[in-house]
Parts: sequence; C-alpha cells; structure tokens
Amino acid sequence: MKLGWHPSIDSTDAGAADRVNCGAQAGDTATVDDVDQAVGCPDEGAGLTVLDTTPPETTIDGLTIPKTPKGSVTLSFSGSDSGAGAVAFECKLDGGAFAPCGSPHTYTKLKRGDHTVQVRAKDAAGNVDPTPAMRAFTM
Ligand SMILES: [Ca+2]
Ligand SMILES: [Ca+2]
Repeated sequence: MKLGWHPSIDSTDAGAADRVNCGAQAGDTATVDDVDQAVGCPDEGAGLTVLDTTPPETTIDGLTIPKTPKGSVTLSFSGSDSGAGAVAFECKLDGGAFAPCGSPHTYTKLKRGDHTVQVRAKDAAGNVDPTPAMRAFTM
C-alpha cells in the first residue's frame, strides 16, 4: 500500500502505532509491519508520524445463524483503508456499546426476535469508520 509519508514533528503523537519507518521519505511505500518496526528508531522522540486522517471502511462479509446452539449468530467482516491499514474492529449488538472484536465474531444466547449488529474498523493511525457496517437479522 502507498502511504502519504510526510515526515514531520507531531507534538500530539498519540502512540507507537502511528510511527513510521526511520528512513521514510515522502512517497515511500510501506506496510503496517514497517510502521511497527519503526518503534525504537533513534529519532523516535522526534515523533515522525504517518499522516493518515482518512477513516477505514468496514464490510460485513457474512452472517450465519446455525441451527445449534440455539440463539447464536456468527459474523465475519473485513476492513479496508487507503492509508495505514485497518487494524482493529469494534462490534455492537442492538442497543449495547461498541466493544473490541475480531472476525469471525459469535454472539450467543440471543432472544428470539429482531436484532441489529454493527461493526466499525479502526486504522493504525486511530481513525474510526464513522459509518459502521450494519446488518439486521431475525432470530
Ligand atoms: Ca486511514
Ligand atoms: Ca463505513
């Protein structure tokens, strides 16, 4: 993936995940691994960061309701990101709160009736999909 490297000082650096390769130049190509490996660069204190302000997009790829155990549903999902890469997901069932989850994710002991699940991806720079993927189903 191509990242828009703009080596710059970022005094509000939020964490290690958004650090870039020590030798990164504008226009360089890098992977999320490169970003991870950059932690510990001699100039780490300077806070070189990936300039990625574009949130990732989330897709629910599948929703399966098996016959047993009763009341369970399994979701599979994925994310895409034009910058640092989608690295984490949060899931939400009905009126609950978003909580960290990975694909596939299974909910159990659901009551009969209508339900809604939402999934949102988060990228390596901390941007969150503002429009979570949503799927409604009936138990
Ligand atoms: Ca991004
Ligand atoms: Ca979205």
